[in-house]
Amino acid sequence: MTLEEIARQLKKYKSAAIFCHMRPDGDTLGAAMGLKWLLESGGARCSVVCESPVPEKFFFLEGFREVGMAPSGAEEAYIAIDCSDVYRLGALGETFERAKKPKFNIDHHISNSRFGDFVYVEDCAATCEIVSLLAEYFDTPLSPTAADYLMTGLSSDTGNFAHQNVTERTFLCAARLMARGADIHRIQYNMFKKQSAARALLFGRTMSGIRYLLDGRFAVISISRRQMEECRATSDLTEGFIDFPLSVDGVEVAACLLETADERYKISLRSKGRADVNAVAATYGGGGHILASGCMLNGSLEEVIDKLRFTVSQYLET
Ligand SMILES: [Mn+2]
Repeated sequence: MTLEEIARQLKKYKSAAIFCHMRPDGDTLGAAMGLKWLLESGGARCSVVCESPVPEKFFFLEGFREVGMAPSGAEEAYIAIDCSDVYRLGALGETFERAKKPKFNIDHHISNSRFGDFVYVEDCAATCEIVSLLAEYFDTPLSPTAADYLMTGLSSDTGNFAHQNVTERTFLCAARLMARGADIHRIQYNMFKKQSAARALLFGRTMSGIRYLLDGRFAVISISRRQMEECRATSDLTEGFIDFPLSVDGVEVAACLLETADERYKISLRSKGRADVNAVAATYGGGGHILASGCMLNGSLEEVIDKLRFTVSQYLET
């Protein structure tokens, strides 16, 4: 199905509920809000729903507070956005699957299971890239707010236009969003730079304790519950910490050890590309991707580090 056909089908309905995936990110939220804007510009009524609450960091954009937890059921059509399969909808998966109404599936994951009646899947940088192309088939030009929604997903799913998924077309879409008034500076600050004082304090303390193992090729950071308490921080604030040790020249694998209970650690692993950290995590019953994975480990901090040092050494080329 072409994007033009998807647009034609979407315009048939006077109301729709747009579903985001669980633990929503900038792409699913931005694409959903952008699509809602487009459909409403054509006179339809739309709601955006997600099983998980929207993280506060998105509240700098208007409308994100109004994302609901479930559809009313009265909508004429359901649309899943940025979801590779129906399970990504979490608790709303069943609602979506059981509904007897036209269902759309718009996504950029190559692994998409092609669920739904009207499917548009294209392997590209972000679902927001697809929605910004879809906008060409609607009469009303995007408002600055709608351009902000789509730019938020475009920049967050591409790591600030730096990942390998970025193409010439991604930049063309971004350029068009700029022309429609997207405020890239404000988006960048709120999405990537802004942090709480508690996070900054915990970050500083954590990074002063980076340990380098295996001749500097494996870097480890650890965060104890006590440190978190002292900084009045919560574990969700440690998101992104692991990028810092991984950025050190010569480091090929980084691990972040987050203490969750006595002698119990949540391990995040990242690789620059040569070592398969999915295999490292799988050794301990965890998993993920080649470049990013995680697992749980029991033991004292030193025991846990020893285990990881041994396993990582097996996957580092000599
Ligand atoms: Mn995405």
